[in-house]
Amino acid sequence: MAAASEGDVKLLGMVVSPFVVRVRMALHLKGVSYEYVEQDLFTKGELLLKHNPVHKKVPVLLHDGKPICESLAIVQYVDEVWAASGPSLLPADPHQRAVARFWAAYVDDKFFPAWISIMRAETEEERAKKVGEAAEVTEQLEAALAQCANGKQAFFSGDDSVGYLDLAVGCNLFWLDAMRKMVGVVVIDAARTPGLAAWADRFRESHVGKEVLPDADIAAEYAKKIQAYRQAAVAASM
Ligand SMILES: N[C@@H](CCC(=O)N[C@@H](CS)C(=O)NCC(=O)O)C(=O)O
Repeated sequence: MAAASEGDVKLLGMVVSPFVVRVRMALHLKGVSYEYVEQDLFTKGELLLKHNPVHKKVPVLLHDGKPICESLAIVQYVDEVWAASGPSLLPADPHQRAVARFWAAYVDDKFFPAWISIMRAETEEERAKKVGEAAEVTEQLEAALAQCANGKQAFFSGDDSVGYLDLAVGCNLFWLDAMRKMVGVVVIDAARTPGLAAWADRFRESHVGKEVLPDADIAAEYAKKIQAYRQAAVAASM
């Protein structure tokens, strides 16, 4: 794909942030080349604090020096600014677009916290409870897929190309794979949510799935680093 005419594009990110991965996938799909600037979230730098003073989080997209924060807003911005390059990410139909935004918000408000709380569980009992809660949240996503894909073996976009909601859900997959390896929990279970499990396989095999989704081992390494950091903080406070 020819590179889109992009101006100066920088992305402040962190390699295992699903929110950053979502934006990287959008830029990749649109063929936008950009400078990636990794941020240390343990010691936040001037650039991040200056450009996202409200939340102090990644991702931040800098387009000709102008910051755009919040991953879903960034994906939408990328879709609009580079409308002529690559596939459209949001549906053209206003109702379908609203539905995609509704479910993307659900992913961030319910699905992301559900799987992260499994990772953070401190006892087996707590973990089992969180797995049960995550299963209910995931079943809703199975229903969302059926609604968006209209019963077809398709992506959330409704056809055979990855769109906005696919990126919103799909950026979490490498962490789910890491979690399966680390604690043996399967969040998208083929027996319970067969449509979503088949979608996840399709997403991993898609162009962005292969080219942009990080390896699960990188997430697992990062999870160990976080755990060590937390333990050191607890030890220091005693
Ligand atoms: N709602 C935000 C979430 C971004 C987010 O939580 N980023 C994390 C990395 S995964 C972060 O920067 N955390 C730093 C912190 O919480 O201080 C988005 O969609 O961009």
